[in-house]
Amino acid sequence: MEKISVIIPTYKTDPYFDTCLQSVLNQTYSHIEIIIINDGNEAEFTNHLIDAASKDQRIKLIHHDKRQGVASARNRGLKEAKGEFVYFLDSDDYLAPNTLAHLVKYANQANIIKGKTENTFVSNQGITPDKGLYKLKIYKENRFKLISDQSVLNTLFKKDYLDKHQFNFSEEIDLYSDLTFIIPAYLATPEAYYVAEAVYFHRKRNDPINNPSLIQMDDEQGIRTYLALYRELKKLYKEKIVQTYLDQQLLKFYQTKIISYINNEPKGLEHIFVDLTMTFKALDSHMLSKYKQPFIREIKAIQAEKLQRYKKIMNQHTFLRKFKRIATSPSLLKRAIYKRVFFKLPLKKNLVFLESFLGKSYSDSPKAIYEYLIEHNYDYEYVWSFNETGKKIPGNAKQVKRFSLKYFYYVARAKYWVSNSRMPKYLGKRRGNVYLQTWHGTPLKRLVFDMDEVHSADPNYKANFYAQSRRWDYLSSPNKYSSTIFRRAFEFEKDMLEFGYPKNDLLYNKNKETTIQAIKKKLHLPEDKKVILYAPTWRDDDYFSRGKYRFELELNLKEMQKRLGDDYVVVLRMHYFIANQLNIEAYNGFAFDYSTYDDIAELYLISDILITDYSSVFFDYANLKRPILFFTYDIEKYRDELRGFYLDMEKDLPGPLLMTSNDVIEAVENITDVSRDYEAKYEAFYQRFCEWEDGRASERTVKTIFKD
Ligand code: C2G
Repeated sequence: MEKISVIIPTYKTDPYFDTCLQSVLNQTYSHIEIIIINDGNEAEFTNHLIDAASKDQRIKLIHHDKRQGVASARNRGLKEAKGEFVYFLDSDDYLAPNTLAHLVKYANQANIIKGKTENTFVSNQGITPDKGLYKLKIYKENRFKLISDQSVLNTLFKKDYLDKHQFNFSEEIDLYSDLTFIIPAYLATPEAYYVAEAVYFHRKRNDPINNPSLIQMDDEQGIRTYLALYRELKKLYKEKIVQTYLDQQLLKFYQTKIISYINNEPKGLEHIFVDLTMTFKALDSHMLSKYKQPFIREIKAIQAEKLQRYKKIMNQHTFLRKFKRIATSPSLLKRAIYKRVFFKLPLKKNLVFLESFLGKSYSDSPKAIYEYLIEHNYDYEYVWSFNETGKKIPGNAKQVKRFSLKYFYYVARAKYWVSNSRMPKYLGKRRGNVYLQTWHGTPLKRLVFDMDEVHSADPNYKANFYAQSRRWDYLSSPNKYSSTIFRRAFEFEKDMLEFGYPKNDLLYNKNKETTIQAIKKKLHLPEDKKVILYAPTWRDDDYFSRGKYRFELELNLKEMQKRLGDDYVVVLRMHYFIANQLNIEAYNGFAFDYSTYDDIAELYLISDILITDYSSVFFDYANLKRPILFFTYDIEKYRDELRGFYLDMEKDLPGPLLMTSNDVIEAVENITDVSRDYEAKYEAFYQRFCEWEDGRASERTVKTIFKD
């Protein structure tokens, strides 16, 4: 059996490395040696590598004292390689279990065999099944198509082929050095194979803010490097196949990287124009015949060194492109009006814009703040954003439909924004705008920059969150514990309002009893029964599409009704991300679905027991000092795979963790005993998380912010 040398350079990839290595160790084709290059990593990661290497004889670890770059690390790996085949892998990526086996099947027939690459944001990506059966594909004259990704990855090379030609990565460059290896390698072979079953998972980093990959750091320097490399390679390889390949790659690079750099970087064009001109002069003009105007004129202006002309064409081109897009999309049209018209009108000093849970409800801290303002006759105009307007709310606030033209008008003009969740990035921020972010819960589940991986439907979550949160001026905090986490996980550096949560003021309401009666009546709940509230959270990995999550009820309502129905009713409250309907018709009079009821705080107030899971609702509910049960049937998956927690659920919570519906029912039957058992823990919990709450958080918040 022939040996494969797998070469893995490592540099600052601590969070991803174990997944990578494990995927190699688990290969079904096991006759491998693994050459890991520690390219000047810090002590902690270095020690981790040493430890990992000691656990399997197939691993060979090589140290570079200082970082020398990926090209040098791969060259070093090549020198050490003893196998008949060589395979490069990046230490933040990973393989499917059969990848090497699939490649090696054809290894004696070709010098180069490439597999399929799938992009992923997570560590446990499954393979996307291809339509139909896979077939081996043989590329001859068109073999450069296989490197349209400009990458050396997921390719099995015959070692004696590499040795014979002495292919090497150019160590003068870091980014794009793959080209210096793959071009000569693909040139000297008459054919290359493609095996789609051999899947390589290429990780797209979900945190381009703190942990960008090489490609995500791309900027002026990256562009210059690429252009210089193109010029050099054009001179070095006169063969038609390479010349065409390079020209195609340059045009692609121009359309993606360069255009976006020029659009996003003021003066960027001036900085790179000389380089651009030099480079595009080497482009074969025939290549342009496939393109349309004004693109051709754009490139010709570059070649003719006409900066002003180029700018003019570009502006026209950009305008045309935008116009076309806007004209066909009402939502883009509204955004354009927002930016170009509304944004330029003066800011209204007495206008307050409010939104709760992305316009889904009239609730939470924005509601509490609004009600405080109107009850105390503050002299402001108010605008609420809702997905469905026409709500019965106190005061005479205007209601606008979220994302309607009116919405954009008021967002642009309001001096004050009050919201408990994120507002779209494209809204920008005007000078003089004051943005109070109330957020919506004490965190149990890890947040944003404390999350390693994002499993939810939005893979750009971290980058978007970062941009959106730069606009917050104030952030409400319910307790010291949250302040510390918010500072770190949101990278929030402005004013933290350590006042408790305005939304919890209601729970300290002086007329509790009358309020409870009124709410129960409104909800058609029997007055003689106690109320159990079931309010679980959402699962990051169970969704229909972005923002639309699925939830299956694990509580056995039938059994609950049988054993608890004489004394209790159950109010079901799904998280606002949950999109599917609960089917509870059979439990009429016992189970009530109030998932779309505006404010959960009112449901807290009327309930005698809370059942939840990993939702932050229990931090708020604890203000009432009433019993809490945790129905955590999927705790292992939720904690270990999806999110990770800030607290030790077994130790820190004010109630029992229950794994089955039967356990939950029993706990309710014995609720007095359960409460007694948890008395001390409850008290400690209350001290830690509810200490700042006294029913006056709205007052303190309003007095800090609304001073005009
Ligand atoms: N919520 C609700 N009904 C539920 C669950 C939650 O109305 N069944 C509301 C509550 O107001 C709660 C808020 O949504 O405080 C946040 O809910 P979580 O379940 O904790 O989930 P998430 O939206 O992911 O926010 O720092 C807090 C975290 O960001 C959690």
